[in-house]
Amino acid sequence: MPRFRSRFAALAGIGATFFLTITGVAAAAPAALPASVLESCPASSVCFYEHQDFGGTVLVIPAGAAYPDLRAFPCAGCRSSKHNNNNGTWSDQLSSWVNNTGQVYCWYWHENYAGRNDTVMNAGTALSYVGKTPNDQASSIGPC
Ligand SMILES: [Ca+2]
Repeated sequence: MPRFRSRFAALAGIGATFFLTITGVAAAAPAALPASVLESCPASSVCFYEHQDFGGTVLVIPAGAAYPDLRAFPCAGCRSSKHNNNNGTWSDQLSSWVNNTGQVYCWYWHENYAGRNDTVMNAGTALSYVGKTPNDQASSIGPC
């Protein structure tokens, strides 16, 4: 019986180790971005990407900045699938983003922080694709 108890205790110990390892990996996974993505988006910045999966041209927005009209920022060669009158600017181009700041950011469908802001960008998170309907719609951005 003592022998059984010691084996059981050893198995219980292994189980506890597995559990901690698995939960540790699971908790860290959402923040694990490819190194190339983190290199393209400096610390203390929000980054807008022209394409999904953090591809294409990048717009780097310093922490604390708010831009009421993304048409002010040139995006050479960028073409919007939704509003081609804004081709060549950063308005209506956003397909994925990284929020490398400590603040919650929001992007808006229209200029001057108007329109839907259902895509809250929590601090320290990223989204590889905003989704079919919100794709190529962002026209302003700022802290929420
Ligand atoms: Ca796009």
